[in-house]
Amino acid sequence: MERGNVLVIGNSGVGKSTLINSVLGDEMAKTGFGSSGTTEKLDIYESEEFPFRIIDTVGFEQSLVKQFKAINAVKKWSKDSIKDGKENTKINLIWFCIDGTSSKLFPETIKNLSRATAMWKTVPIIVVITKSYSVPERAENKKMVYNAFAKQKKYSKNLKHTIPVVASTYVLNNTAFAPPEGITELIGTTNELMPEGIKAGENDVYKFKLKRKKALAQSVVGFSTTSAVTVAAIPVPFSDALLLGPIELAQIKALAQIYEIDKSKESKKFINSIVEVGTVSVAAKGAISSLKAIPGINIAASVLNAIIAGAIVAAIGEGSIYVFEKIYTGEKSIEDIEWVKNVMESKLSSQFIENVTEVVEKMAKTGNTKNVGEIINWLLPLKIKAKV
Ligand SMILES: Nc1nc2c(ncn2[C@@H]2O[C@H](COP(=O)(O)OP(=O)(O)O)[C@@H](O)[C@H]2O)c(=O)[nH]1
Ligand SMILES: [Mg+2]
Repeated sequence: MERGNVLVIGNSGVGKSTLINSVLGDEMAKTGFGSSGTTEKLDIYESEEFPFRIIDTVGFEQSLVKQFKAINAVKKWSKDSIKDGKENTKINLIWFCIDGTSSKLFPETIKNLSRATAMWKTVPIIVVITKSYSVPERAENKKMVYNAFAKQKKYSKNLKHTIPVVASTYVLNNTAFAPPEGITELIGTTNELMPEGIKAGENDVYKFKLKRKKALAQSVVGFSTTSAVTVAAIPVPFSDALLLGPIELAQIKALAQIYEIDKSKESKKFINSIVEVGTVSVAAKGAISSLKAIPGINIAASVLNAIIAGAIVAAIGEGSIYVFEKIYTGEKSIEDIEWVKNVMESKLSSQFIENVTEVVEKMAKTGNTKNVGEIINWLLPLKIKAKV
């Protein structure tokens, strides 16, 4: 099947590579597709499962000369490949990347990008607002994009969507972070805007999105676990519950949002039941005392604390991914509160304590308990299976 081509354009540093990486995942590959000589200005990516080719304009900068070179590379790539009898290399869609942290520059940047892409007169455009960490600013930023485009008379009709994204988790401090957002929306919208014949099947896109959601969700769990370990390892005059609560909540909220379960009234009840089981879990508290009672264990209290905190946050994260995915795929109903409680409880039950105990014992044997990074390495492979 023919692959559609997505041209990614935007100034250096705006986040194009980060975005492409987040969309395609680890299995993406740079291809040598296209003739030599052009690829130094272009990076062309494909992935087995993603139905489109992504063309990254490397070295596109404010300078007109550099923009011209980058665009010329795209032109040459299209022409040369057609000449060589290769696959279709027509640009089907453009992602205009603009930096969400400098919205004052939107009008200027959009003017520049429109000029640079003027040769693709009727190709649809999605404006991707990258680094869109500030949620309250998103609505205003979208409006600014719309207004800036309205001034580009010839191309204003090409603007089809504006999507704010966070391509990879942005960490503000130990307890606050902006999770990935907008990535699967961008994937879905991209497919919708592809011409018939190139458009991927709904089912393929759905499967791909599901896989990406999982990967993004797991990265959120990784960050949250790291935060918990870091916070719990440092002695501070606050109780652990006070410090870990916000991390657990931020994690669940981010995961719910990735699985699009953050909108309805029913979702509130559903999410609350996860929070309740997670934070008030008697089993998790039991883990603490049982670990301290392991004979012959010689690990500093702060390290033990950090392990337990990290393990609890990781288990809540794993459990949330499991239930949110089942809701997203329609295998389970959001009204099934008993089910979600059971899953979460099983994640933090005796099996959980056994797993954590095993980690602690292994760590104690190696004496390898010096820093947060090492603790994380011990914890993250720890998958607490739900038996529901
Ligand atoms: N945390 C985070 N950093 C980002 C994001 N997007 C871009 N960056 C950072 O911004 C810098 C430039 O990004 P890059 O993708 O290389 O930009 P490019 O020059 O347009 O390809 C890098 O340090 C990235 O890590 C994002 O969504 N989250
Ligand atoms: Mg780059």
